Amino acid sequence: MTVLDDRLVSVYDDVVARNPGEVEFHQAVREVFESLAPVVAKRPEYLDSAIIQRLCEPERQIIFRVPWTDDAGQVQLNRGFRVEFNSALGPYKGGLRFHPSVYLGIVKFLGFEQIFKNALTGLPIGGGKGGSDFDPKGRSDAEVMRFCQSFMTELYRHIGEYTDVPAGDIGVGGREIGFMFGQYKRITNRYESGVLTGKGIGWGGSLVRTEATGYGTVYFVEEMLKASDDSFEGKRVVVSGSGNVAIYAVEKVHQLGGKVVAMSDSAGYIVDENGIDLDLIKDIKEVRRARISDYAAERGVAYVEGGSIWDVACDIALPCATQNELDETAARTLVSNGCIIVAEGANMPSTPEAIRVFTEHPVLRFAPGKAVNAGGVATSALEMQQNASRDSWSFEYTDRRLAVIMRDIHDSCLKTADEYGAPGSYTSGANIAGFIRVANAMQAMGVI
Ligand code: NDP
Ligand code: 2IT
Repeated sequence: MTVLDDRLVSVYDDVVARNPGEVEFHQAVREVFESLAPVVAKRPEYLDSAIIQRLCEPERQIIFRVPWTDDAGQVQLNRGFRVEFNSALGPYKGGLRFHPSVYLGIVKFLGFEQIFKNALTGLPIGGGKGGSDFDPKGRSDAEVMRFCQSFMTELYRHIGEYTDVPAGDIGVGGREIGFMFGQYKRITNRYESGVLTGKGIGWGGSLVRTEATGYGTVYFVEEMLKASDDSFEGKRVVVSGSGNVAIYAVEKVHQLGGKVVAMSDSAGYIVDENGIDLDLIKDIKEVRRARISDYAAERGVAYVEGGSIWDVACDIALPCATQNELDETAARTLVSNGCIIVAEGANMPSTPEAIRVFTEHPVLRFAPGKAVNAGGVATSALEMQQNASRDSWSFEYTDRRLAVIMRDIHDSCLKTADEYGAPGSYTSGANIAGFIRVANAMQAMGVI
């Protein structure tokens, strides 16, 4: 691991001691701290007035029981979470994740990352995250609806358009947002559109929100390529995952002239040397909610059960599935196969050891999730703007706004990295630029 600046060591140790066992949260904090040495050297008041210490302590953490009845009439029990991490820049904003691996440490890592990501967008949104250990796989629509209704029956009292605005993440898409919005509306007797984002287009949603994280990821990579007079034309790309982020990343890569040759789900990966047929993937994943192995069976291409998708040679790697999906061995394989860009569509998909391999490599450029995948939450903020003004914008206008936001984030990462003595480091630039915006707002608001 990289050695931390002395003054940050004791703050980090304190975070570990106060949050025992929450290893993903520790990892996310450490990654930010590793960039902050030049900042605290210039501005020791960020430590002296405990801004950094306060940033690591959520403003509020809510944990609740979520009972629901399955189709067989059995009572099921899950745990719900909402961590309202930081509201210096705006209402808490961040997704809800439904996945059996969810526990407080995952929600806190995601909420912590969200603070800096949201700050980087330049939009007025604070950071938060939530979810449940509910596993939607194999559940009927009716079961998912009853779960969502039970989840919202507790969550509704903690959220609101000026308080906390959840959206989707792993396991939460348009269907789940619909069920949760319906229950919120019913309980509160308010059509408060701005309380959730990722809503359907006919009832307060924004065009481009569905595509935004994937498109934004690719817009960011396009800026990285432009910075070295290059483009997607003819590039071989590997995208892990086959959910919301992955699907729309593939769509945009193909529009820009690249070729995606591999995708995955949690069971395995497919390789299609002709380029992934995205219509088939969308049908399998968005309509049938089936496994990616069906693609291989229907197309007669290779399917590798288990294994690592990063064994597939590529110019550009876009991890778009989940945290710590790309380890040191995978990083070394990517490097030896000549990969030139790794950009994180997912949150924290690369392990610290993998990031070290990328950072030490003279050619490969690495960009972290909190910059690369910020297009999703940025478009959520655009959805909130449309809701507040009771307006709805065209696809083209919203997409242009997204592209400009991604370009600005890219440029601000490079500019900030330069200013703080880490030229070319997207990681330092993203962490420092996001941190400074939040820290200055916190300082202005006093000890709260
Ligand atoms: P989805 O639920 O739509 O898709 C998730 C994909 O990742 C699926 O293919 C899933 O496979 C795979 N996956 C999930 N968990 C694991 C695991 N433990 N091991 C291997 N594969 C796994 O989620 P999203 O596309 O929305 O989210 C993907 C990533 O992007 C997450 O890190 C999320 O936090 C991040 N993100 C999402 C944003 C959004 O707007 N949705 C915004 C910014 C970041 P399977 O179906 O087999 O489980
Ligand atoms: O990780 C993320 O940025 C998201 N899941 C999207 C959050 C949002 O509020 O749109």
